[in-house]
Amino acid sequence: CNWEQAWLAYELIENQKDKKYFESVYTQQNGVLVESALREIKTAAEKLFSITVRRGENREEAGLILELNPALNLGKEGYQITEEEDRIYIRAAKENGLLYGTFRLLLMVSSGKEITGISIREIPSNPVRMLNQWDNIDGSIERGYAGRSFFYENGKVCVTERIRDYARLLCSVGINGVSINNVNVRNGAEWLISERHYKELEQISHIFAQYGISMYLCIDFAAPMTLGGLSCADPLKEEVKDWWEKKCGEIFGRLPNMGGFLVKADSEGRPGPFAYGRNHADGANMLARAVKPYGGTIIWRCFVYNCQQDWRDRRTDRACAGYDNFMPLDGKFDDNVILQIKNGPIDFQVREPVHPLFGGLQHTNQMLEVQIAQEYTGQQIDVCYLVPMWKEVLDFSTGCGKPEDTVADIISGRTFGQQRCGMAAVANTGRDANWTGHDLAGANLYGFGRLAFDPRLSAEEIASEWISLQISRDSDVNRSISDILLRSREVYEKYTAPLGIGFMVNPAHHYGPNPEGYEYSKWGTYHRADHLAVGVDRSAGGTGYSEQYFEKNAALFREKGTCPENLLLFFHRVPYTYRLHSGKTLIQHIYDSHFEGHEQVLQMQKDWELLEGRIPQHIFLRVKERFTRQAENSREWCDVINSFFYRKSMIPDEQGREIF
Ligand code: BDP
Repeated sequence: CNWEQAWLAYELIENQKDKKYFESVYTQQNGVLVESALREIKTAAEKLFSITVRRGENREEAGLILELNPALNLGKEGYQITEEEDRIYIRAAKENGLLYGTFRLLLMVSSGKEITGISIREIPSNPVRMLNQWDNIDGSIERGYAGRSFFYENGKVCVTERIRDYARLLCSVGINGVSINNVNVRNGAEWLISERHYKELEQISHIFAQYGISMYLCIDFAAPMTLGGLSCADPLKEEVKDWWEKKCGEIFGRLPNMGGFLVKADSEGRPGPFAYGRNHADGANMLARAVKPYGGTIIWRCFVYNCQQDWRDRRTDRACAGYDNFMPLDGKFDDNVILQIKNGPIDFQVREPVHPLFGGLQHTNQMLEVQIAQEYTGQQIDVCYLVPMWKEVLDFSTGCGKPEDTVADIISGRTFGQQRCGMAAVANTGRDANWTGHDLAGANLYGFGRLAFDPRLSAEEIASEWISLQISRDSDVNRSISDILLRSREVYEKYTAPLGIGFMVNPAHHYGPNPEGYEYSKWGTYHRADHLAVGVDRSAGGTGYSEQYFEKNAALFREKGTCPENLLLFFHRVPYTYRLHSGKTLIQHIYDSHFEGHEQVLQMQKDWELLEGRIPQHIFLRVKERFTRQAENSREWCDVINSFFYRKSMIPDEQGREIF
């Protein structure tokens, strides 16, 4: 099957003024990373300028020079790009930096940015910048919206050229780790860590290594039983430790580019240490010790809550669970364990407060987990540019008492001095030709990488770069598409779940409205709407969730009057007649928001139509088809949610619009 080059398309450039730099390149390095950089320069120069790059014998005649300079204070992955006497120099302390610098330069040229007189210096903010593929070994993808997996087919690992292009795409935006199987290790995926699949895994890890990407695998905590035939997986039992030690010797011996394991344990039915009366630190540390001799890392997920709870029990609040489970263990994890924490306390909703473990945990390595896959944000049918949401999370000031107290500070290691920390994201890729199903979802994949490398970039800058690279360099087109991207999340929020209410989706597949789909279920995501009010009281007098924050934020969240309004129904139970800051009643706001959201989708759809003939037709048509579906979806959300609240409250719409 065929696939496109996404933001590495390197479309021929009209103004050929930068060609001179690319006619000849000089470097003394010859490691695999620099080989990749040289290959990339060659590919790019052919496409951008229709020239064949020469590898120069001496630096005097080269226009582009890649050189190592360990004295530069750039760390392993930083780089510097400067123009000096008509030549461009990329300098770094390690080859990783040279490769990143090369991609940056090429993407700058390809996006039409000025490179004459360039002088930039970049060091990644986050040490770990990782993607989590939720690919299953049968070829399906959990929450995959872009076709089937290109890693697996029918129980086999596939090694294809597409994986190289995937690695190029990721490396070009600075991603340096990928876990290649679903966190829910099921249906035979535990056999990945056995002779059956090592050969192919080794080939993949070899491709990744050429782009500075470490390979991670998700493992089944019960593997000593399912694979090893032991009678338990108790992390404190000698035979279990021995089994993992041996297994890790084998795995790291066969797969030299392994970064470590990503583990979902005691969560949503996955096995874990609880079965043996042990805690998460016991489980994670046992594995950490087994991978330690090979420099490996255990990434342990904090997405832990009771998914068997009784909806009638008003004391249990799923939002509290992550903090309740992990705060008591702060400082108990080995230094090669990283806790991976979702951005919010529930589950990737269109808007949630920032997880209170950020800033809470002060003696533990930690990583922020976001979801590029649009599980709850339109499933790559509806457009939803997520970079603004991630920026809000990164910029959130936790009030943890340190001068540098934002989430971006904390996960970079600046605040508490960690070395192992960073950002991870659930990937949105699959076999579709454009990689991401919805073409505009490419901006999220690109944007995640850019932001993980440099969280100071703005959502606008990232959108505009991506559009120039993947769709068109025309500045009017850029403005129109930027405009669609930048309003898309707010629009999506308006017609689905405004004011932080969350989870009004259809159960299981999570697309489309179903206001009571989870209301009486064990998963614990309730809005508790009745005829008078809606929302969960998570204040001090309610479930107490607001008290998990430092006082600065707790003080805001715990009162209706000071709670940021876009999270009002997350933190409070509010009567339909309550007046918002706008002067509108809550119920009227709900009606208006849904109508507006739907109308704004129709507007975005019209704006897209105007692009016909100005962008590649195949992209135009694919996105047009998505807008048709989004228009239907937003209409359905508007109808169903408004009817639901009208029937609950029996308060008519002030504007007398049609609500049944
Ligand atoms: C939820 C998904 C589920 C994942 C889970 C997780 O619905 O498929 O397994 O998150 O993050 O959002 O483990």
